[in-house]
Amino acid sequence: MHANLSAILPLEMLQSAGTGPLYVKLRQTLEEAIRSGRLGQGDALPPERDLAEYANISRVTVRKAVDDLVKDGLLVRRQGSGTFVVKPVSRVQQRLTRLTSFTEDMVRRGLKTRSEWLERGLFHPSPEEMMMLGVKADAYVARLGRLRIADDMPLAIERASLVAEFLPDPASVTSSLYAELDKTNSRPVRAIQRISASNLKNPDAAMLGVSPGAAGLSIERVSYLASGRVIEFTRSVYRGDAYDFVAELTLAET
Ligand code: 16G
Repeated sequence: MHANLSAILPLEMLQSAGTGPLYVKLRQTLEEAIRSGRLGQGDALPPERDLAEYANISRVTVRKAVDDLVKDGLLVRRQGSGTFVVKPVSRVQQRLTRLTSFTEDMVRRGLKTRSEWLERGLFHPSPEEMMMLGVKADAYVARLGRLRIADDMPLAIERASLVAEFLPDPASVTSSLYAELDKTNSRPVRAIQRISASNLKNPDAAMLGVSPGAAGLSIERVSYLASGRVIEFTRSVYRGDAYDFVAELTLAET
């Protein structure tokens, strides 16, 4: 049994909550526990089994109440680890006119970054990589797949593919890809980026700690070296509630 259940959900509150079906009462009581902070932002919800046993109601009823709160965006289910109270996030603003790296963007905002590696190695290119990077089927590309985290909040999933000639040892990238490319003077100097709206699906939603269907931003970036050669093709998904892209517009000189 979850130690704090009676502190989080006093039984008398559940019994006196509004009228209507039991699951509505439970939902209201849970909602009140979240709003009052008895269940803090980022806290794990006690297991549904424990909630059912504690309140002497069926698990189906508990599930229905929790489902409603997930739909309302107050709770989020994370595969394999449970249900958590959603943490509201402060939005990160990103200017669209500068070619910066994720690490630099976050450092400038005073946020500490880290990554969880999803993929890192040399592979033969997919048809899409062949097209975007202009490499042949028997060539190699370096793939770097990362969950990018700022101050412990997962912000984006980034999958970068690079022409292997410029990154022959992908394992050499431990924190910043652009810092690593800088060492061999192969940092991109220009990029074209396409941003589109998307609804996050699992497993991406789960990795980013949001509910499936939550708003996201899909970004594709093709980056070029000073010589004009393509070096990088990146597909990223950003949390829509955490990232603002800001473009500065000026009147064209005639
Ligand atoms: C940015 C770039 C990404 C690049 C990464 C390098 C976008 C959408 N993407 O996140 O293409 O690979 O920076 O960051 O802006 P790093 O140097 O911190 O590894």
